[in-house]
Amino acid sequence: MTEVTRKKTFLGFDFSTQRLKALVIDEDYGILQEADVEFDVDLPEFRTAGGVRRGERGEVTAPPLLWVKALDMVMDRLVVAGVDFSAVEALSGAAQQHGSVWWSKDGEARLSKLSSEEFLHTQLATAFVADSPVWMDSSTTVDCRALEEAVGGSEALAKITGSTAYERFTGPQIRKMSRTKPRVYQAASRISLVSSFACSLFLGRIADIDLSDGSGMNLLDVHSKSWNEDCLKACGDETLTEKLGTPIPTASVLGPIAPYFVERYGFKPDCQVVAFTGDNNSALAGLRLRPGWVGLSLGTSDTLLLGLEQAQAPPAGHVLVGPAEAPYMALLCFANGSLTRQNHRDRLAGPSWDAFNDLLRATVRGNMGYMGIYYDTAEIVPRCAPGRWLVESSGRAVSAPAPQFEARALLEGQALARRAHAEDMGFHLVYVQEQHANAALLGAAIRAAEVWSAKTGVSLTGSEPTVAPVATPYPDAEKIYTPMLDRYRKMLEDIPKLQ
Ligand code: XUL
Repeated sequence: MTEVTRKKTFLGFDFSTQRLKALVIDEDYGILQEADVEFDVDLPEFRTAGGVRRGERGEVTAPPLLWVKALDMVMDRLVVAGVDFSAVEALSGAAQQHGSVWWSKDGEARLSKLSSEEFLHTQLATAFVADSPVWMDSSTTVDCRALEEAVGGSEALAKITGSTAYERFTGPQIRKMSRTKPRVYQAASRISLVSSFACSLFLGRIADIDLSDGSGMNLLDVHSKSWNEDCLKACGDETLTEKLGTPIPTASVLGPIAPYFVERYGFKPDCQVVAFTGDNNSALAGLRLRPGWVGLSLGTSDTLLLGLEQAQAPPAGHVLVGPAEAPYMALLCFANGSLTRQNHRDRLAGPSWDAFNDLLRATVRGNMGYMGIYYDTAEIVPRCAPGRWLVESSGRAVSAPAPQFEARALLEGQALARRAHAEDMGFHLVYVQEQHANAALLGAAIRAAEVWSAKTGVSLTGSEPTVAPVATPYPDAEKIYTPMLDRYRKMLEDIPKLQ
């Protein structure tokens, strides 16, 4: 009789802004199955647009129950895709950064006694005391200034936490909640990041915040890797430490999966849950960038990522505790990424990327001098109000050039911005290497595999990512784009900045 040795598999999730994705890899890190749930389309009852709800004065939130219900749905889709959950040794996940989840007092109790007979969302319907402010929120400017003042100014805050105060960061968001909705603040027994919240669902108890995603809060001392007392005091009261719990290294195994998943989906009782982290942190881990390489992740936001040996306080952008080998990572987040590209594609070419590409092909590099800056939502890098600015070669403003010029102006403008602000931080972009369609998601599954392998001592055959150039710059790229970089910086001078 031949013994069948089943391959070990690993499961990754990405709770991103617009959808929840899941993926199963094998020991070689090859992808076996994938499933996804698109919030607006699959869960219309939550009435989100792009996965969020927009309120007044820059408020942007999402209902946490949406993410819970999406998990019920994606699990069912994985079943349909034929996933054998009993082969999964470990799972981990990524999530949009900075968003906070406010658990009610009985939230943890409900989590620990989930019945496998029912959906998660019916059992956790009362587990949250508020909608979750998410990373697109820009309503906390007064809280940012107050936090900076409390620790001796913006530079001082950046020295401690790796970032000056940013509206979307969780500390200012917590401060706003305690200031504007003190009863919600009091009623919350725990506050999670979206990543640690998602991890909690698999663990059956509230998961601690990992250090890498925890660095996106303006609360963590990135040197001592513990909460900074002054920052906590500026954003909440003496109960805040308890609400947040103790931050843990990103490469931590937090425990076995909750019985709910064993009974309902057939996971092994010892399937390990590895700490979840932010999507950018997870992408950095998944891309396994070599020293000196920069990753550009194209998502709802576009982000530039790179591993750092030291925590240098950045003039713009952020330093976070590293999720993998490099002790630190640098991050630049451009709020206007794929949603902005998609909005203008729809406007200029209809809902087809092929039609948009046809427009691009009808123009030349440099776009005959037309340039554009498109901010559909308040921009983070640089901090600017929403708007659209277009100029022709003389620098004169134009309102509506032909669609093909706008299509190229949009993409060239975004690419120039990525380069200009990366150079301001001292990064020099050379050229692009191979990419994966979803580095954060693959990174989550790979982290599950590698942390499990380190813990158990079982080595895996997962290979280094194969890296080959997918594009080489045209010889005249420097001649065309370097002067455009100066023109981009000039255009920026006239764009209204946010305080
Ligand atoms: C990074 C940031 C965004 C979110 C989006 O600082 O705010 O990239 O993580 O998913």
